[in-house]
Order: sequence, then structure tokens, then C-alpha cells
Amino acid sequence: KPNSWSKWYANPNSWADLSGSSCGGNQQSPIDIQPISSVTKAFPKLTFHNYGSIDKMILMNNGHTTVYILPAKLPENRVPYITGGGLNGSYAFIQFHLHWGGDSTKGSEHLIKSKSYPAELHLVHYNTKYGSFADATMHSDGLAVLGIFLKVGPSDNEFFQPLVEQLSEVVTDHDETTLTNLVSFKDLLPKQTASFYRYNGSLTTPNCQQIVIWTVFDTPVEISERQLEKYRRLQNAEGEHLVNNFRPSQRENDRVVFYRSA
Ligand code: SG4
Ligand code: ZN
Repeated sequence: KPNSWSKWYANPNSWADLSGSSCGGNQQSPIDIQPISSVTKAFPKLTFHNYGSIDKMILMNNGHTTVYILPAKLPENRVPYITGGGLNGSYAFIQFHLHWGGDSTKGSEHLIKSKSYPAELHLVHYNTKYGSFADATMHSDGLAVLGIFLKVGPSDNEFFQPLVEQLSEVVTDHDETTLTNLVSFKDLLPKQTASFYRYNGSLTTPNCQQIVIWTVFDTPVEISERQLEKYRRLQNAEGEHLVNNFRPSQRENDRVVFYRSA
């Protein structure tokens, strides 16, 4: 890795050349989802467990996004997890983070019919049969990431307010704080989670391991321009505005994108 993460991160076309990276592979993410060529499939419904309120989440600026992780002392029986939806077994929540644009014309990683949303929320879960996140990343069914598009609405999203409110405490790379308000997991989800796209892909940052079962909801969540602006004021390691932290869309190749309709 070059010393300057953000300079290197800024050029996704060079990621394939990083030693040990899968970024040039043929099952990469994100993709431009074309609804017309997706294949409808009767997946069971996704089920969300322990998707209630969690207090004292850790918020970190890692130079390319803000990551929200579980508090260290959260009892194991309160960890959010998902089952169903065509996933085998259970996938435990580990962290969520966002991708956003410098303005609202772009920002999401996935595209629908070549259209960007202003931001995309990623809820990262790992396959519990592998015991730990680190071990899960060694397997092609290791992670299940839920992708939620954020679009601009007229008013603040009250459920995102706990995520946004303390961003001023993590303006600089490596800054970390503890969220004082409750985060309600179920209220971060779209109103309707019955319909979604599903495909096999990768992490969207190096080493782009092809270990992610992607679920991308087609129902967006509304947040305000004012709330998005708080993300755009953060800084990367160079002290520049941390914006446009999305990877461009990758080739679908011979993959099938499935669709579960509501
Ligand atoms: C973001 O850069 C997160 O900060 C990373 O999380 C995350 O890596 C990476 O995106 C890739 O995740 O859902 N967009 S993605 O494919 O979750 C992992 C941390 O560095 C492994 C904690
Ligand atoms: Zn992501």
C-alpha cells in the first residue's frame, strides 16, 4: 500500500495492479443494475433479528468513509443478524458505512438503469458458520452486505439524525467517537424490504475480495440535503473534503442478477 491511502483510493483504475488484489476479477462490485435483464426469483423474505435500538455505537473516520461499529460490550445475544432471503444460515452484523457524492447528482456505488443516488448505506454482515469476520472473508459466501439507496427528501430523516449529529467529532482521518443517542437498526431500512436485487460480487475497496452476497433494495430511504452536507464536510487523510468515495460500476460478465418482487 502506498503511504497515502486517499491518493491511492482516488484512482480505482489502478486497484487491479495492487499485489494480491482481486480488483481485476470477473465478479466485481458495484454494478449497474438493469431491471429489465434481471431474473425474478421466489426467494423467501429476508428476516431481521435484533434489529432494534443499540446505544454507544462507535463512529470512526477511516479516511475514506465513516464506519459505525457495535459497542464492545454489546452482549452476543443482542447482535443484529439476518436470515432468509435466499441466504444460507445466518449472517451477523459487523458494521455499516456510507458512500456519497460531492453533490447529489452522484454518490451511490450501485446504479439502477445507469442512475446514481446521492448516497448508499452498506450494512455489512458475516456468515456465522465461519465464527469470525476475519475467517468469513476467506470464503465466497463469507459476507452479506445490504445496500440501501439514499435519496434527497424535503426534511431531515429523524432516524439518521443520531448518525449525522456527531460527524463534527470525526472530521479528520482516524478520529473516533461514541454515539450518545440510540441507533434504531430497523428504522434505517427502507419502508419495504420485500423487494430487492441479489447477485454475487465483491468488496468495493481493495483487495476487492469476491466474497459478498449482495442484496440491493430498490426502495430508497429519504434523507435531507442538510444531512448529506454533514458527510461532505468530513476530511480524508490529505485534509481534503471526503466526497465521491464510491467505486465506479464494474462489468457484470456472465453473472445473473436476481430480483425478488414484493
Ligand atoms: C468501506 O471502505 C469500509 O470502510 C470498509 O470497512 C469496508 O470493508 C469497505 O468499504 C468495503 O465494503 O461494503 N463497500 S463494501 O464492499 O467491510 C469491509 C472497514 O474498513 C471489509 C471497516
Ligand atoms: Zn460500502
